[in-house]
Amino acid sequence: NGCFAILYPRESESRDVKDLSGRWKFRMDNSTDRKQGFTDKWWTKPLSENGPVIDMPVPSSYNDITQDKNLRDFSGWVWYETEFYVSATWSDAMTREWLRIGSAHYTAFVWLNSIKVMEHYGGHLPFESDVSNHLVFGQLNRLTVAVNNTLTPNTLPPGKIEHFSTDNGYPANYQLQTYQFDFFNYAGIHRPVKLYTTPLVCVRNITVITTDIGSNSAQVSYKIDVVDSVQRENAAYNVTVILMDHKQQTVVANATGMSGTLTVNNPRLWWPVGMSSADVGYLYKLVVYTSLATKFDNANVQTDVYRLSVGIRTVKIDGTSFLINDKPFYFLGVGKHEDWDVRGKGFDWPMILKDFNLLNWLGANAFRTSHYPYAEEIMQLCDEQGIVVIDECPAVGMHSADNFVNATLQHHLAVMDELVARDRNHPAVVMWSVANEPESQLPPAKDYFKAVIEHTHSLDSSRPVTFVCNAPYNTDLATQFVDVVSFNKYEGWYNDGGHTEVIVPRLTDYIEHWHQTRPNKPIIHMEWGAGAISGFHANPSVMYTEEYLCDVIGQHFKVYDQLRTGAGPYLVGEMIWNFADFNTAQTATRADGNRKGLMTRERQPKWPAYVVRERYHALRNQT
Ligand code: GCB
Repeated sequence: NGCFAILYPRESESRDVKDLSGRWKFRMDNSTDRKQGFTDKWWTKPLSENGPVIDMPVPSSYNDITQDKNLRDFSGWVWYETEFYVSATWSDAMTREWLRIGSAHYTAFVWLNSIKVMEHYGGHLPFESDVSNHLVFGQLNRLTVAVNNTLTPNTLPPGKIEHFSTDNGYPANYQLQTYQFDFFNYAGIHRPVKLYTTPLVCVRNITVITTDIGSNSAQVSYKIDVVDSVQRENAAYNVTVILMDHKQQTVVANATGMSGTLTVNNPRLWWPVGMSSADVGYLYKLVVYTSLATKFDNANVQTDVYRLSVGIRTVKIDGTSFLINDKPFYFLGVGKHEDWDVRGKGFDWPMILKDFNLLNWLGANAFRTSHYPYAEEIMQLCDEQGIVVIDECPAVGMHSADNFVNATLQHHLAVMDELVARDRNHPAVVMWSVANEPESQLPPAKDYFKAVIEHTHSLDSSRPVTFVCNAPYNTDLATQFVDVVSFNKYEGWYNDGGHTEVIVPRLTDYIEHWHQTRPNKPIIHMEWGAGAISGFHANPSVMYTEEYLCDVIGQHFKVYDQLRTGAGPYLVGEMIWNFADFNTAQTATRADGNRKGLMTRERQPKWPAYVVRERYHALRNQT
């Protein structure tokens, strides 16, 4: 769609950022055909002149803000509107203005002052457009955003609108959005909406890769893409890059040109938490300057300046080991969600910082962005705190053959383009996960995943690629293409529920079979766990009590300790599901959401969290 956003919007001496988040106007289109907004062209006048509106916070999911069940469970178009001024000083001929939406779930159409400026498909990645020609400077501007949460077999994640028949007693035209993934389909404008300025010639994309770390120096390659908002024939552009130390006081390397290599002497490497005493999350700052090199009459072009945090580190797979800076790394992690009370999946600093404080309290050194890309600010915190990330795209719930078709594949490839472009410069990201639990035993899944994994490798050859496998080792058709085998398995829960006594032999058997099937690949147990409702107790333990989850955890640790330290260890990680309880669709198997969290949804620890904490703190300093 041509409008996906790459660089995080940052202020600099050449760039201003204005945050449009706050209290917006909102209306759900629950007309019979759900298309009244388009028929009546709601974007052509203030939303309140089209009918009743309510207040809605941006960013936030809209589902849990009101007391209206119809809005919580709504599927279709909802309409957002805000008004804002831009200063007349922004209107000079030397500046461009970009409108950027951090994410909106799922389909978003955007109008500025009644002009359509963007259309984006996919609920978890940013999009932007140069709106300079549609803003009115020194006056009031009206921004209208229509968002549709409908999921189809070709969206990621996929879903289906199911129609229910009057023959079975349903009311006429009764239909529901259904989906095969286990988290609530929260919707709305989930991340901040920003307006930012750049000079006419500006930095559009930066790619930084540590290509080699020698004994006294590191090689860091860089590539800069520049855009010029003015069509000029035979124009050339200056690019200068300067790498500064952590405090931005000392220049450690510099270069000129659109691409090249920086040699950093005595580099301070980026290390995950637990692997270094001094350099956990060590970040350099790459300062990129660009300007017009050719002299044109009347071309008054300012120099653009963009600062990017850079971690010098390598990731390699060596046989069955996962190496960071050539040292074996063992994932002591969790699966997570962006999921919070009231705000749903809406970006919220208090909740995000609370989660990071809890991750550190727990002693985790890693998490997976299950099951979709998380906010960019979360990725930045991982870089700074040395929390390793397995970066997952929103391909979750691919449970039927009609998901493995060309229309989905093309979208999947495009989503990987957007995700890799957005996240490739984060040192914390050590692996891409292209899907969670697809039915990879179905014949069309084989070529489908071959294509997605090859595409991801071609976008980024510096990181391994995985998908999280649910099919057993003897039926899966797609782990042959991954660099690291990841699987989910719930011993003592979905298998042999209540029978913790068989966890050790059964899990050992299963993991050993995976190793025999893929002997040359590292293996991560990506999801395991059990439901525990905070405050439920029983001794001896029974399912859903805190004691039961403690028992399940204890049995798993026995297996991991055997395999982690055995000959030629191939198990490189244990990732418990889940960091915290989270909301799901309503089903008979979920009691007010999924209760496998170590924390409650309100982020208070259950007893099992203390059990995990003891192990993670003890082990992470040994990796
Ligand atoms: C899984 C899914 C995850 C679910 C979990 C569960 O395998 O990947 O999204 O939440 O199981 O608790 O059932």
